[in-house]
Amino acid sequence: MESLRGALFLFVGATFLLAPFCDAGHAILHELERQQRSTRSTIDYSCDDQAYYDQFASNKRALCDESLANATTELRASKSQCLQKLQKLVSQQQEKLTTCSQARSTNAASCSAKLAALSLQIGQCQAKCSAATVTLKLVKLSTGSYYISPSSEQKNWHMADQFCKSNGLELASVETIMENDALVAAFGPSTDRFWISGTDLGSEKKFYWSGVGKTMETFWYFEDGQPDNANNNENCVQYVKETNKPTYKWNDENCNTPFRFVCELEATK
Ligand SMILES: *[C@@H]1O[C@H](CO)[C@@H](O)[C@H](O)[C@H]1NC(C)=O
Ligand SMILES: [Ca+2]
Ligand SMILES: [Ca+2]
Ligand SMILES: [Ca+2]
Repeated sequence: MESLRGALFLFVGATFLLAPFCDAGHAILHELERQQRSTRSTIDYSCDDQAYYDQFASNKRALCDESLANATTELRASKSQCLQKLQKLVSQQQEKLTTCSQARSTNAASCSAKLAALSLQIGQCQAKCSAATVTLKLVKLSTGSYYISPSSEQKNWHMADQFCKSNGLELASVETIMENDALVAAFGPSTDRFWISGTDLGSEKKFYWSGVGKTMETFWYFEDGQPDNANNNENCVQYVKETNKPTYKWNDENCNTPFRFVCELEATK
């Protein structure tokens, strides 16, 4: 009992004695707990920050990737546009080239056609020229070379003039007595009439040699009573041998009547 009492007493005494110590212990405990909480929250905050930065970095990376992807897409698009443009340019160039070469070949064709036509003309001209020199057989007299048409070949003065010209000759111009005598001798015993180049077609009574473009001044050999411009319609000169006359002389006659004729090769041509 004594000891129980003593123990109780001890307990109460100890409680009283230790009370302040207990309060202090509580305070320390509280402080520790607060510190621990604070530390924990600091650690928690630090972790969130890391996550935030991770997220931030990840977002940034994603944005970067997207930009890269966008840039790549744009680059691809612009490359394809560029290629299309190039293709277009190339095809345009090709088209131009084709047009050009077509125009060139058309020109060349038209040139060849013209050339062929010209060659043909030259050929025809040469054929005419050689035919002329081959077909007409000239008579060589002391005063020059002449073509005296046969009795089967009679033309009016204009046609005879054309015939002589188309053969590189002119209707004969009888400018001297020697030329006259040579021609008359060549006519032989014929009594046919022969056109020569004398004419007054430009101005009545003003006779000239159309073959040489000279007036009939130095040598005048008309038959008596000629030129008479009969019927007011005789403008071309011919050789005539009147039945009662000894030799051929000149007469003016209607240009449109067909007769034989004399062409002369003019040395000046
Ligand atoms: C990528 O392109 C899309 C579509 O054009 C656009 O909406 C987006 O903003 C672009 N992103 C960047 C980072 O430029
Ligand atoms: Ca002559
Ligand atoms: Ca006349
Ligand atoms: Ca006459």
